[in-house]
Amino acid sequence: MNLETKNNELQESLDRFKIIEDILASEPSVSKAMSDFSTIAMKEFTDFANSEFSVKEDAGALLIMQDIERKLKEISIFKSIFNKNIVGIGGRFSAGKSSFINSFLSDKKLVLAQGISPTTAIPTYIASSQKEKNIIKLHTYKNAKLELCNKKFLSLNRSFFEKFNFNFKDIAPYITIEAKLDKLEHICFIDTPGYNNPSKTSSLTDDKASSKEYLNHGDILIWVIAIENGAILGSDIDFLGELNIEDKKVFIVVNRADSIPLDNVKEIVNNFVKVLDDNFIEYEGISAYNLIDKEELYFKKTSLKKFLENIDKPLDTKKDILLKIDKVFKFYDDAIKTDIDWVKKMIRASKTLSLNLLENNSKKKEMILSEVIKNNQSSIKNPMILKEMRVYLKDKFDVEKLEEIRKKGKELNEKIKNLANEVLKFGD
Ligand SMILES: Nc1nc2c(ncn2[C@@H]2O[C@H](COP(=O)(O)OP(=O)(O)OP(=O)(O)O)[C@@H](O)[C@H]2O)c(=O)[nH]1
Ligand SMILES: [Mg+2]
Repeated sequence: MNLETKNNELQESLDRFKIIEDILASEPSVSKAMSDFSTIAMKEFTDFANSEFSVKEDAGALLIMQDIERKLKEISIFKSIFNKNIVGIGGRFSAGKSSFINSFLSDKKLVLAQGISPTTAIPTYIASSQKEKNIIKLHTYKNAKLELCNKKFLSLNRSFFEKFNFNFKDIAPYITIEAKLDKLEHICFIDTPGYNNPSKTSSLTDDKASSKEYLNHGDILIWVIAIENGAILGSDIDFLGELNIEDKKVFIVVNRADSIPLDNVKEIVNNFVKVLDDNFIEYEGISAYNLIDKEELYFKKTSLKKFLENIDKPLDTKKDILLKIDKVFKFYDDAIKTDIDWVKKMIRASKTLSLNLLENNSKKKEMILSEVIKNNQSSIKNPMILKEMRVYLKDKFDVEKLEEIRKKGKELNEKIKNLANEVLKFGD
């Protein structure tokens, strides 16, 4: 080994040491408003959701609330995504995801690493910005940020990370970039590692999980497939099934369309359409794209150009978040209201019955009643059961208490919206 190679190796080791040192020394940058949201709002919300009323399926509401918290944190740390449409770019390794994003970067000195072997290591947000200077930051596990110059950013390639013998993403989960994007103003792309990267070392083993996590952060999904594959592979369909694409706009980019004759391109795209339809995957459009010449060779439904034009509109992120909070609370409010109405109805119905049935209040009867209540509240016609239910209801449900929980829910709804407003104050 010559001296120059030895020197380079030594320099790389020093760089690796330095980045760990910088990450450990970094100072968290989460605002007070955000930490208040995470502690006060989330704690009081969990307490409220655990109050006694008969919500059958509250896991969904809890997940929405956790997603609201995640989104607020994301915005408070990376303000450039405020009012932007987040577009996750997904696909197999070497499909051309990073190259696709590069084709929109105005500053040709800034490029995301691209290559034929698995290349992208860390999910990277690329938000459109009007600033003259590109701003690149590595985000650490402490919610701190390290600013990187272009050169440093490029040196953080896959082989750099693979030499660590731990998962680097545990201490630096993602990178953010603010840069000018050609003709796009209200978009933030997320470049993700290929979901099928064969894991070689322990340093980046969770590519699939991190690809999934960050693609789910997007409101829109662009799925990139290399045309040479000739077919949409089953694993692509399986992975798409694992993502929450039901409430997302999905667009399919068939990449490297320059590498084969046009007739074949058309045939392949039409085959893709069939597979997508057979698997009930809803998509806005599919386009065979040559990103070297930025040329669309063939598309179905909507062209990529039109699709991007359609989504490149400013969002009202604050309004969306506040509406989501209202929606979560409406879910609980409706549930409590249903409980109250039902208890009142049952009490009213049972009032007309004679009182002598009240005595025999055995354990078994209670079990039967609770079954009846659980299964079909409205179909109870038997007057004896209704009567006994009155007793049961009196013991089990307290309308006043339910009304109180309902009132508390309304107050907490407003409080949580105010806390969210505080987090998003910078956007006014
Ligand atoms: N001819 C041609 N080559 C392309 C095109 N797009 C990407 N490539 C090449 O395909 C290879 C893979 O591209 P990447 O952008 O690194 O793919 P990726 O999906 O980001 O891959 P990972 O980061 O490993 O998941 C690179 O060598 C690119 O130069 C294209 O439209 N035409
Ligand atoms: Mg890549």
